[in-house]
Amino acid sequence: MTRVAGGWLKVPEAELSVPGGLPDPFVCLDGFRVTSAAEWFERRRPELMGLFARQMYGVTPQVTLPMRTHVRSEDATALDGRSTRIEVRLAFGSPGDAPVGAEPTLNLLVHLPNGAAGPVPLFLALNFRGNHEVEVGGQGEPWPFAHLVERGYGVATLCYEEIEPDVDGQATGKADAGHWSGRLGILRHPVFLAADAARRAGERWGSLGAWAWGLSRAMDYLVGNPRVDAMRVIVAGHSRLGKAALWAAAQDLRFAMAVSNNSGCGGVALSRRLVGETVDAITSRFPRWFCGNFAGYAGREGTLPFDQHLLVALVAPRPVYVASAEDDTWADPYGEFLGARYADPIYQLLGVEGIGATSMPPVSSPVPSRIGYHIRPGGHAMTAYDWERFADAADRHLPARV
Ligand code: GTR
Repeated sequence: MTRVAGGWLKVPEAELSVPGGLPDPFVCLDGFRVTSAAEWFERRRPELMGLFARQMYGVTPQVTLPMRTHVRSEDATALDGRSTRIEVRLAFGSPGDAPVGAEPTLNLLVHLPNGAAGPVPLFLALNFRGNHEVEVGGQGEPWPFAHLVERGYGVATLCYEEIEPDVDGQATGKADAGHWSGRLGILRHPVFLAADAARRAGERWGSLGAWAWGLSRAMDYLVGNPRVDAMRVIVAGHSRLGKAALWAAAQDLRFAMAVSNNSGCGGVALSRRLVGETVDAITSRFPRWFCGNFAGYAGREGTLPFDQHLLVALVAPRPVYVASAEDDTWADPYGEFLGARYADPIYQLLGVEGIGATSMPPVSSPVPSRIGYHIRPGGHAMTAYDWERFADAADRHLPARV
C-alpha cells in the first residue's frame, strides 16, 4: 500500500477496510507532531485546510463580490404571530454589471422569533427544492419552524441550486438535462467560470465548494441583521448539504457550530471504511461535487492524506453535531460515528470537551457532548426529531448572550 507522509492513528482492524489506520490528527506531512493548540492553529490546521481544498472540495476563489440586500417582504405575524418572516434577495456584482433584475441573486427566507429579549441564535441551512418546500413540505417533511422559533431560534434558508445547479453542463447550455428540479441558480458560473471544460480540473472547486461559499454569503447578510446574534449562527445541512455545511464551517470561522445530518461519504463518514458509498461511487455519480483531484483516490483511499475525522477536527473547538439514521446504510452510520469520534483528540488538545462516547450509542440515545451524535430509527432524511436534537445541542453548547 502507498503510504502518505505523516503519522498514523492506530484504530481497531474491524473499523476500516483499508489497512494502516487513519492519518494522525497531530502529525504533519513532514513528520512534525503538534503538541499544543498554538501548533495546531499555526501548522497542522492550515496544512489540512490546504489538503482538503486541493485534493477534495477544490480551492475557494478569494474574490469579494459586491453584494446588495433587498428585503422583498416582511411579515411580523407569521406562524401565528410567533415569527417575523422575511424574504431577502442578495444581488451580486456592482450596479451596472448586469441589467437590473438579471444580476446573479440568492433568495433567503428568514424566520425570527418575535418578542426575543435580544439578538437570537439562528440555524442557517441550504434546502434542496426551494424555500417554499421547507415551509410546506415537498421532498421531505417540512422543517419545524414553529418549534424552533418557540425555542428562541431563528432559521434562515436558501435553495442550494441558486448557488450552483446540481447538474453538469450548465455553462454549455445543457442545464435542462439535469434530473434535479431547481436549476434556479446561476451564480457560480457567470461570476467565476468562463468555460465549462476546466471547471473542476485539478484543484478547482466543485459544487460542494460553491455551496459552502454560498452559505458564507448568507452569513454576510446575517451578521448585519441586528435581530440575529452573529456569534451564534449554526450552519446545518442534510446529506450533500451536510457535506457542504461542514466544509463551510471549516472555512468560515464565523459559524459558531456545525450540524451534519446523514452526510455520509464526503461528509463525516470515513472514506477508508469502504462501506456504503465509496469515493469511487461518489466521484463516478457526482464528479461535479469535488475538484478533479479527488477522483484520483477512487480505489486508492489508503493514499488520502486525510480522512473525514479531520474535517470534523477543522470545526474544533466549536461544537459540532453529527446525526445518522439506522436505515441510511448508504451513508454508513458507523463510519459517521467514527468520523466524529476520531476528531476527539483535537478537541482535547484545544482544551474543550470532545465526544462523550467511545462506542456507538444505541438508537435514539443522543450523545450530548460538544461533539454530539445520535442515530435514530428510519431512513435518509432530516426529521423533526433531528432538528430537536440540534436545538438541544445548541442550547447546551452555545453560551447565551448576556
Ligand atoms: C446520494 C449521494 C449521497 C448523498 C445524497 C443526498 O445520492 O450518494 O452522497 O449526498 O445523495 O444528498 O441526498
